[in-house]
Formats: sequence, C-alpha cells, structure tokens
Amino acid sequence: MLLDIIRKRGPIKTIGVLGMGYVGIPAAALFADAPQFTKVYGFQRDSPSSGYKIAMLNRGESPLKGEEPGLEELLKKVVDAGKFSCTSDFSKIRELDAVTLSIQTPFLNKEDLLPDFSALFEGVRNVGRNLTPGMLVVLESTITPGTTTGVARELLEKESGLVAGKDFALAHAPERVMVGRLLRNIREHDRIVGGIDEASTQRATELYSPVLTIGKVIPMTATAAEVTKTAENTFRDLQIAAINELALYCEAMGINVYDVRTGIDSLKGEGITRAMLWPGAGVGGHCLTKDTYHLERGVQVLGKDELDFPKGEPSLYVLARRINDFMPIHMFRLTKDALARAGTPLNGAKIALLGWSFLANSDDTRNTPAEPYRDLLVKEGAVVSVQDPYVADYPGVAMVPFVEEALEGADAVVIFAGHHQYRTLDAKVIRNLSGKKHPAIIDGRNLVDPDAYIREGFIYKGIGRGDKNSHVIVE
Ligand code: SAJ
Repeated sequence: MLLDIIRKRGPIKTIGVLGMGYVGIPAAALFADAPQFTKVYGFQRDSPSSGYKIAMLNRGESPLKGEEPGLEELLKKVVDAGKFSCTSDFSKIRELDAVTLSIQTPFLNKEDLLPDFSALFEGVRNVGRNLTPGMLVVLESTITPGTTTGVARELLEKESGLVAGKDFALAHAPERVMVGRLLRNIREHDRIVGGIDEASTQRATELYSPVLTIGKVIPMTATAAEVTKTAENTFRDLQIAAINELALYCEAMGINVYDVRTGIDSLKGEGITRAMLWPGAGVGGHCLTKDTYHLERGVQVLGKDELDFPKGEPSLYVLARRINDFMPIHMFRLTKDALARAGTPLNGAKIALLGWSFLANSDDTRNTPAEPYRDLLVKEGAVVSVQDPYVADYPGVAMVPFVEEALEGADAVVIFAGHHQYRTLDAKVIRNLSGKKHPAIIDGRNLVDPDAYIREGFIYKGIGRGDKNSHVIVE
C-alpha cells in the first residue's frame, strides 16, 4: 500500500528539481530555504546551450535574465548553507524523497500547434530510471490534460518497473509564476495540487505547504489540475478576445470602445463583474498563445466520445484565439487605409514599427504579434524599421536603437507594444522627423491622444477608435 511505504519513509526531507529555468530555480531555492527540508538538488543537463548554469548556480548566481527581487540573495544563502546544489548527475535522484519537473513544453511549430514534450519526457525517463519505492514525482510544466495519468505515468512505470499509486506517488502542480515576480508568485499564489490518487495529493501537499506564505494548497485530481492551468489562460485569452471583438465593432459603428468599456465596467457591486480587459494590437507570449490548444487537445483525447457540444460549431476558445491572432492583420488594414488616405502606396512606404516585445515594458519577444504584422508589410514591399527600448536584436529583423532613427522619413508610425516610453512621443517632433505633410499614426495600444496628432496634420488610426478613424485631415 502506498501510504504504508510513505509512512515507513517518513516526512519529505530531500528534494530534486529538474529544469533549472525560470520556474525550477526559484522553486528549488524556496524548497532549500524551508527548515523542513535538508537537501535540494537542481538537475540540469550539461548541454552546450545550458550546461553553464550548473557552475553559476553552485556559486549562488542566477542565470536568469532580468530583475528577480530576492532570488540572488536566496540562492547565495542556500548554497552557502549547503542546502542547495546543482548537478547533471541524475543518479542522485535515487537518494531523494521527492522530485519535481519544471521543463518547458514549447510548440514544435505554429502550424499544427502540437507541443514538443521531448525535453520533458527525457526528464521523466531520467526520473524513472532512478525511481525508488515511496518517492513522490510532481510535474510542474504546463501539459495537455491527461498527460500525468497517461504518458508520464506510463514512462515512469516502464523505466522503473514500479507502479504509480502503489509504489510511488505522482501529481501535477502547475506553475503560476510571472517573470519579475517569481519568488513572490510561488509564495503568495494559491497552489493547485492534483494527485493521481488521494495519497499522492496528500504527499504533494506536504511538499508545497512549507513554501507557501499567504497562498494555500487547493487539492484536486491530476487531470483537474491540468485543466485548471490550461483553462485559466484560456479564459484570459477569451476575455481579451471579447474586448478585441467589441473594439472591431466600435470601429465599424464609429464609436470609441474605451467609452463603452468605461460604461460597462461601471456595473459593479453585488457580485456583478464584467472582467473587462484591454483591446490591442494582438496577443503574444508563451502562455495564452498555446494553453488553449492544450485544453482543446485534452478534451479531444479524454472526452472523445463523451463531449456533447453544438453540432458543427467551432470551440469558443479556439475562435477567441483566431480573433486575437486577427488583430495584427487588422493593424495591417489600418496601416494600409491610413497610407491610402495620404496617397502613399504600401510598396516602398517607410514604416516605423515601435515595440517588438509581446508585453508592455518587457524584453520578452516570444510569439510577438508584431512579427506577423511586419511580415504582411514586407510582403507588400514596405520598408519596416523596428525600434524597441528593451529589445536590441531579433533574427531577420532590422532593429534600430533609437526611436528618432526609426522615425526618420517615416510615412507611418505604428505603436505595437505599450511601452511607457511611447506615451511621451511628441506629435510635432515626429512630424518633423518624418518630413511628410500627412504622416500616419497607428496606435495599437491606445497610448497617444488622437487629437494631438490630428491637429499636427497626421492621419490617425487607433484600435477601437471608431470615433476618430475617419477624421478630417488638417492641412
Ligand atoms: N493583452 C491584451 N489585453 C489585455 C491583457 C493582455 O491585449 O488586457 C496581451 C498582451 O499585450 C500580451 C498578451 O496579451 O501580448 C499576454 O499578456 P499577459 O498579461 O497575459 O502576459 P503573459 O502571457 O505573461 O501571461 C502570464 C500568465 N501567467 C502564467 O501563465 C503563470 C497569465 O496566467 C497571467 O494572468 C498573466 O501573466 C498576468 O496576469 O500577468
């Protein structure tokens, strides 16, 4: 009986974390800082691309880019105390009471939206080969619902000859961390903990409780935990699509979506909420762009003959993805229409694309919606110069360091990411830099005041700004 084996083994003392990335490193440091645990190993393949992390981490240095408040101090503390060390020797897993896997699951390619689980499953095999009775295995990566009780369980059992739920505990505890607040998120967010059975859920709760400060453990089954993680991002994507669709409607009806948003958002109290998010030039990143498709694949596999759904209708969630992915195309349409009003053909037009990263005030460019937008312009023969204060280079994209350089001779200025630096752009200065009588300004993130630009002779277009998009051109 698993509970007996676990009772014989006693409380969790030693832990392994596979995947020294932005999820695994803070998780390992927090486990090591908990007095209940005596030793934590961080496991990292000694590969050409990331083997360097091993020595860095053993010096108490973080290989992560960007500011992570408290992380370096915490790493130094646990390394100096001998409670944390990083290794590529997976056989050390045999000594441990619990192992977590935080290995990324990117898409193989955008077309078929199939995830690449190869790195994660290699980690699972490494655990399987060193699995001992009574150990707890927890998957933290975002995975398709059904993976924990399916492929992951099969791989662990095949490699170890042990049986999940009988000889070892198995659970899914999805990460909910955001770059820039990793430690705070792990400590303060509630932690979804889903075991393949009651004993596994309890053992995983014992593992995570010590690192939570104001967060609490929310227990459920492993599959419910997988659906929770993918659905929480699916719902955010859906909320964004809902306001993006409303923005397109408002443009068509000649009204300002932000007035409507303020109006709807005023309906508050007595549990009434509308969760109004913000329309924009598109949705990028590594979470919202893929988690919907994990959820969809999960229900296709797990619910294949059971799903009762309106015949022939597309999934609302996939439709939301399509609406969000349409926004860069809409931005292209706004650009083309604005240039047409100035009598400038797209072919040969000079476009200043401001903001390449997928998120305001961030350097993260993963799945940026600016890329499909730029591709459409380049295909039409436009000359695009990209500027982003947080991004110095990007393969195949001509990037300029200063916004003035991008604006030099520009026929159109397009704001794609809501970086705060772009809020203070001066219409008069931009017009002089562009040297054009009627330059275009396309605002994808509602950063600028339309009238300030229209007064300067600009041709203005803004997402959701049906009240301004057909303005009279000021000579
Ligand atoms: N976006 C909009 N309108 C909005 C909000 C976002 O167009 O109202 C766009 C952003 O410009 C960006 C994309 O959506 O291109 C994603 O933005 P995001 O704020 O959701 O940032 P992410 O992708 O880093 O989402 C992460 C997720 N966290 C985890 O998966 C652990 C998500 O669950 C969080 O809700 C989100 O951070 C957050 O709230 O910061």
